Amino acid sequence: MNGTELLQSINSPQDIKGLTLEELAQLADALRRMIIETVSARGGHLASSLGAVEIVLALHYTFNSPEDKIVWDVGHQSYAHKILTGRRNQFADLRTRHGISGFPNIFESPHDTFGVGHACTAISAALGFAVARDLRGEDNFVISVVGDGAISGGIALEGINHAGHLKKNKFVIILNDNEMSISKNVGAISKYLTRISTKKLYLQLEADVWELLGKIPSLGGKARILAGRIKESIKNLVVPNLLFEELGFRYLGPLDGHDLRELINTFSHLHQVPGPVLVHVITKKGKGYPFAEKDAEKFHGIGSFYKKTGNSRSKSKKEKYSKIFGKTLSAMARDNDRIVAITAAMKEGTGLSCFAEEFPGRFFDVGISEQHAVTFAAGLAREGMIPFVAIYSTFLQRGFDQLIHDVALQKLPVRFILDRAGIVGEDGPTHHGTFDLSYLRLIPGMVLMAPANENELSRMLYTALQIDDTPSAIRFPRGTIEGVPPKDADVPLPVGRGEILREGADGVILAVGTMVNPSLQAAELLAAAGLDMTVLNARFIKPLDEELIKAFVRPGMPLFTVEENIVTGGFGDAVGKLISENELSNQIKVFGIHDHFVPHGTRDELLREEGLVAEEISRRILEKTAPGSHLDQGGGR
Ligand SMILES: Cc1ncc(C[n+]2csc(CCOP(=O)(O)OP(=O)(O)O)c2C)c(N)n1
Repeated sequence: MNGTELLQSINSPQDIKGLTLEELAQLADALRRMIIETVSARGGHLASSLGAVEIVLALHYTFNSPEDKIVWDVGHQSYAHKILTGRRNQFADLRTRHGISGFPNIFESPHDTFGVGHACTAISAALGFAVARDLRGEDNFVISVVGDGAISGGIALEGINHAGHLKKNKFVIILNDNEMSISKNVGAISKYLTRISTKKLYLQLEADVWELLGKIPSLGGKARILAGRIKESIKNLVVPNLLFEELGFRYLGPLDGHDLRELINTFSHLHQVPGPVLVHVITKKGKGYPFAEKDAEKFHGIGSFYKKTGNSRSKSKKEKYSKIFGKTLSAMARDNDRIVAITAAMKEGTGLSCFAEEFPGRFFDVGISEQHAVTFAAGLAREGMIPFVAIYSTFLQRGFDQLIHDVALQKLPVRFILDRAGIVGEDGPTHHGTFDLSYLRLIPGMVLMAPANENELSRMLYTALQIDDTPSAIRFPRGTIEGVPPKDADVPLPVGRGEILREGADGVILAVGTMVNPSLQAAELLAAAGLDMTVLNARFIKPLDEELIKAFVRPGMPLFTVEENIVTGGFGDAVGKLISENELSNQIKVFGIHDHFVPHGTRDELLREEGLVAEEISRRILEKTAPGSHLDQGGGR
């Protein structure tokens, strides 16, 4: 059987148990081919998944999933795990609407032990599993697989701290170290890991100790004590400070993460090691696909591409919003040396690469540490610097207390730049930025803006620069710009003022951010159907343009608010409050994402499902304003 045929015969992890090392290696090749095939067609997280293939095989070969719990951190490296755990035939539909998710999902398979998409959660969840196991008197292994990027995040370190204290048996962390986060990994822990990975002598001696243990099992405890002493002295000689050992873990490694024999050998001895264990495994991100090995950052998360050349299939030449942000901030920073930029491991994604290059001394990649990023910025602002903190909408959820306690309570003028706000598409519910209008709006003093196009984004950045007595935030979507000509791009907008885009006598559409253009298009469709609508671009969610709203909304005038955010606590809620407090109208309808988690799929299909495209907006408005309808009767929200 060749590797591909072998893979066709694997329907569950049980099916790989009897394979030889040679067959496992063939399987690794076939898994890589399947992953490359699918991701080149569907897009996805290629480089991390390719790098983890042997780890996946060795884990499923050695342990018994789902009784033994394998907990993935971030989950973007788990494609081979998905294929081996009964989802081979669905894999071609990865990340498509109704296809399987790009991340572990407990509703998809019993082998996906914990849902994930955000980084640094695996150790804490795994520790919960281990404690529950012990309380129930069970005996299974709990193994978390964590990258070197994720292990330096706050929750991961909190988990290690707790695990080192609880000292649970059969609690294993596989540290998958490829020296990369999305970009090159940063930070003191990363440097430390590199230092210990290069201690080849130590590796050799450590292996000898384990061999000694394996060779003379009858000596049991004594051999272990002897080995322990040898190890201790070697450790002190060669690696002066073994961080993980000091924190209560047995440290094993570093191992070659692509050597199946070494991995399986080590994993199968883990039951002999008491207490929590950290196995340090060195892998190559992108392994097996030369383009991804060469440029792991590009192939970390990628849209569809041509397998032969590695080039993107996307023909769009339009710039991305993040690029506009990066370029504008760089231009602003040329005139103002107090401007600093902060990212939490997303230099490229947030568009800050150009800033980092031009102002290396004023650029800070803090690693996957969103909470720290926010409070670090607060400290900078307190000392008179002008920090712009660029964090994807979904990841800033991590920094909620810091936003309130460290920034807003002290009225510190930190500027938050929320990329990927709204529906992001194929990454799905872990990654949609559908909550930020709600979680930012409720913070006292926060100025909250959403541009309808790139020109407004630029103007809002200049506006944020001027707001120096309170925090501010700008949220904008994933993807490409509208393509409007620049006009007054460096002129700040009046804070809390919206704009009139169209005037009509039959009703008002008050839209914000990405929903402004579809609302305008909806108004055109409605005009053709005989309904003449006013369209207002709110620009500011907080403070709201009360004057503008009061000028257009009166009893009997139907009002529709449109936002790409969960309706609970969002823009429409704010408008509704204004309307009811001032008794302006009892005819308001809020369009947005209703109270649920949006699934994965393309951004376009999901927006359509949520009713947030022009045709749906106009259809719903027609429905609501039809004679005898709810709003026609003066109905409320
Ligand atoms: C809280 C959070 N911040 C940022 C991200 C975006 N992100 C996804 S993977 C990744 C890098 C992870 O690096 P590492 O843990 O070393 O895994 P690797 O991809 O190198 O295997 C980042 C920053 C995220 N998923 N979650």
